[in-house]
Amino acid sequence: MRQLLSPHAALVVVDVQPDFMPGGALACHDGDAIVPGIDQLLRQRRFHHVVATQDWHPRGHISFASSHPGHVPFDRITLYEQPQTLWPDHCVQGTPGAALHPQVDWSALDAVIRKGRDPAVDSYSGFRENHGPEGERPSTGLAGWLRERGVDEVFVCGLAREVCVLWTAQDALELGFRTHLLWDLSRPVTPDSDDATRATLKARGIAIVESTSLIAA
Ligand code: VGL
Ligand code: ZN
Repeated sequence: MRQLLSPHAALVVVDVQPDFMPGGALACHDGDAIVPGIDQLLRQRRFHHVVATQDWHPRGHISFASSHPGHVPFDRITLYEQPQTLWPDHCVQGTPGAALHPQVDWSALDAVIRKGRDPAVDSYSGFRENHGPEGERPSTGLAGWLRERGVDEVFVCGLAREVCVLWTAQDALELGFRTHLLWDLSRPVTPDSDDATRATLKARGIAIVESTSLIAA
């Protein structure tokens, strides 16, 4: 199915950063395969509104296994009564691995949402931080920013498919946006997670689409 793009549609590019590429600190399987397609989509200026998120942690961030003596990366703990995966140190503010990927032409970007800056709270979604000590999920302001521009529909792509992309898409839907996930322009940390990701998207009503289905309005 081809998709005519509305001027009220936004592209949200999640965490396309060197640390999530093969060889990076927190590599996504085949993560570099999405870089040319995202670059092309941005150059084609198909979207009137384009936002990127950037994972941007202080040293010693609570999500790093290195901050939890006795733990190793990918251990799961309970934090603020929620499951928390402990990650390798990644996307440390100002390091090359935390940059927006140098092989994407970002000139079409309207805004960058940096997330994960609170040393004590992780942040997967571009819309809201993960649960904090009081159980709250503080807003990043992205939903309001999109609404003020008249956006009612979002297309989400980037890394990692089953983590920040999925959380961003779920929040987009919950916050009232018609939501699509650009499957071929995302990659997971763990390919085994794909079936569960598809099932979750289907159950929620988030459309799984291919970038080839997008045509210029
Ligand atoms: C991500 C784990 C930790 C992501 C970020 O971008 O999906 N995953 N931080
Ligand atoms: Zn992170």
